[in-house]
Amino acid sequence: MTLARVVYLSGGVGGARLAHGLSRALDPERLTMIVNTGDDFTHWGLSISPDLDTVMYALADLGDVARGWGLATESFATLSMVQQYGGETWFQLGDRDLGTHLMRSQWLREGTSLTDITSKLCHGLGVRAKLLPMSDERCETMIDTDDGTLSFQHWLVRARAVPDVRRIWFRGRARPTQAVLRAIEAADVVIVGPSNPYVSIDPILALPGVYERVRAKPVFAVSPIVHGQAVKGPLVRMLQTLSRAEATPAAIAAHYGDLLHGLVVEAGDEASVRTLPVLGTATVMHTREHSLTLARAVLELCESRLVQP
Ligand code: FO1
Repeated sequence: MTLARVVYLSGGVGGARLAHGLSRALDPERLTMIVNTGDDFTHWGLSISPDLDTVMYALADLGDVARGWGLATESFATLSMVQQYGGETWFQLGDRDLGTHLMRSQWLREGTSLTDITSKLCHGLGVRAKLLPMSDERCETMIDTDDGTLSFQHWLVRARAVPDVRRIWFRGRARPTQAVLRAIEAADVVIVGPSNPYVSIDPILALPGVYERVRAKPVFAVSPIVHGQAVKGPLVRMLQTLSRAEATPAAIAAHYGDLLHGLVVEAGDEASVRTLPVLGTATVMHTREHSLTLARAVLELCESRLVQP
């Protein structure tokens, strides 16, 4: 059996790397990527969608692979000018990246939906894969810490993720788009990227109607925890403080609970997961070839489990 329609749920950095592999392994019409927008915020008066841009730049082969965000070929002359004026420089917007934010902000002001804007931006960069924001409405991921409540970028970047996280919640009453709901309903399988479950995937699943629709499908995830470490970001501490769990793929499996039909983990990490089918393979993606190899392995797992559940 071949998978006719695949839905991929993604956050930024790790999710974007697998997105690149999936986009090479599958024809564009078979793949829909639904991306977290809980990280979105307004900065310098511009509408920034970090995860959408990270995935889009990765698919366009323009992303900075080592840093994980922004463009590979970039300069920061605008940032230094802002610094001279005493403006905010904690969030590093590059000169070329700014072009994306300027166009998105203008089109949003003109009334175009984030879904249509994303499609226009992708078209401009020659990205053929279908990339959908989880919602056209603002939904902000909020972080309760001992130092008060911070929006996601203020906690992660401005406060350097130093304050311990007590609770995560999603501000606003955002609804998923019809395109998101239809894509999930039509999917043969849902793949959850190696993204942070709390702040990248949960915001998508928390939108009204999404969790139920995803749950009705075979769902396979890639663990963002490799040999006790997160590939990037503050996931290890979140697992410890929010779930009182050690950083293992088992904790990822426990977080998603009975949503998952299978989990892909780093080779050597298989033993920690006893509750569902596990595939151990190379999950750390340093190159585009690693991303493609992992994408093919994930798809093979999905196909094998669908044939023989
Ligand atoms: N992350 C940082 O840690 N520091 C930055 O200055 C920064 C700038 C930035 C600019 C554009 C963009 O699309 C992403 C950017 N990121 C930056 C990454 C981003 O804030 C987070 O990694 C994601 O939101 C987490 O998924």
